[in-house]
Amino acid sequence: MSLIGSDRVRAVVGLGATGLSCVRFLASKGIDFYVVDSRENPPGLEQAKLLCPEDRILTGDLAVLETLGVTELYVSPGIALRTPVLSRLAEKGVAMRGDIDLFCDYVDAPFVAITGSNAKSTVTTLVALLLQACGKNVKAGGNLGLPALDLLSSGTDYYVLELSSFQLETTPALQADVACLLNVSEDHMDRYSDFYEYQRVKQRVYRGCKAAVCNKQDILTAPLLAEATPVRAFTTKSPDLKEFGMLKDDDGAWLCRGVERLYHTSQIALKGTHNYANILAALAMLELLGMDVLSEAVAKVLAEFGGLSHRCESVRTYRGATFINDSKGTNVGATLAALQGLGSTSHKNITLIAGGEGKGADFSDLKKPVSDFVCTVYLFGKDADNIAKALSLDANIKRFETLDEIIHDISSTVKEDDVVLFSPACASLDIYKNYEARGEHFVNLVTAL
Ligand code: UMA
Ligand code: ADP
Repeated sequence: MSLIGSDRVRAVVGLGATGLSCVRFLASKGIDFYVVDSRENPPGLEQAKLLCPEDRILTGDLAVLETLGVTELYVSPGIALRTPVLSRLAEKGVAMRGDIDLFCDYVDAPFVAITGSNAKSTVTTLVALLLQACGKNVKAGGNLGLPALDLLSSGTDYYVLELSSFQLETTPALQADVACLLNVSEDHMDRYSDFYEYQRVKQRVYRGCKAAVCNKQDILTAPLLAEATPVRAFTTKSPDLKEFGMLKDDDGAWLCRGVERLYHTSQIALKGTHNYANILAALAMLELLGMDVLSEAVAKVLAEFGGLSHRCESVRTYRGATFINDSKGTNVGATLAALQGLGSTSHKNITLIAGGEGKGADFSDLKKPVSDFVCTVYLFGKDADNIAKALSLDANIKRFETLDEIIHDISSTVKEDDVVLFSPACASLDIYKNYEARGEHFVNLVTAL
């Protein structure tokens, strides 16, 4: 390794996907660094050993950072900045950076940054598909899966990044070409001191942006920017001029730009009002990137993109009831959107399955939609009792230890036209490796009925 930047002593903190991408990137630039992880045997250890001298990889305890004379850390998103050793180092002036901050130093093509409590992955994927359909060479990643630094490559026209609040914490100056905050509702309350702190972190997506997209129906997404910065708002109601919104007529609804009708909902594969909001956000970003939002190429994407797995995905019908996998409903806001999207006050035909690791959330917002749309609530997992406490006493609640027992019980009680919605409003980590494993478990149980 060379001594470039030898006045700066860098350490990559964490050896998961992000840490490893930082290791790969810094090594490729000939920059010296340490690697530290609190775990004895972190996931990226063997690969890191191929890229960096073994005596520079220190695992088992983050406290070792205080002995290295570090000036700059690349902190992985899974590690809270308020971890005591990191707080002490920050107080001494050590820079707390992240992979996205490093990405911003090196990116040489326009990039879109998308955050929000929900819909990030759906909208990021959609924006990437739309740009590709417009003939652009696009790389999409970030919280979506592929770490941002692994995306950097020559010949790319646009990068589309999904950013979590954790990634924004370590990114002081994002300067995206288009920044979008889709919505803000409680999430990760175990990581933040209060909702206000979480919301402030989400707003960092707008820092130094050249253009912005916000949600007119969610005041917390409103950006504070210089007047000259172009801003487009989206709404599922009638739009004002230059806004993206919806207009209803006798035979359904249209996605519109101002009064201009763009796409009829019957031409669109994604379903549910929340998904129309997602498409409108994506179209607003497309416009700010200078693309034509009304074209055959865009229409084709909208007609074909039916959504990502584990997001309000229909699994099958059984005894006339529809089973829906929304395992990615990992917070209250997502489950609210699913209930509102699928619910019907006249039927009250939803059976909701929820529960898991609640991340410190307040579940009381579920009370009204549960009382409006849900006939039975099945609860399991770590925060089942907390959810039960937050719901109305009138709610018909059944409590089980496992999803297997729940599906077994439901299989003998469902009836024609019921909707069985698996939208946990919680993270999966109390029982499963991740939300995908949880969703697959649900799908397997339902398929086996
Ligand atoms: N960890 C330790 N000690 C360490 C370092 C990490 O115990 O020294 C633990 C963390 O507490 C965490 C786990 O290791 O439980 C993973 O943390 P990480 O920072 O190494 O995670 P990565 O593998 O780098 O994955 C991260 C994102 N994960 C998190 O933010 C927790 C991935 O998003 C993202 O796809 C990836 O970077 C690439 O950008 C996942 C996620 O769950 C999907 N994100 C959260 C969400 O969407 O709600 C924010
Ligand atoms: P994220 O990457 O932010 O977690 P996803 O696209 O993976 O977002 O969707 C996560 C959850 O949010 C899913 O349960 C999905 O059904 C729900 N969802 C999708 N769009 C919206 C929206 N506009 N508002 C609220 N929830 C939404």
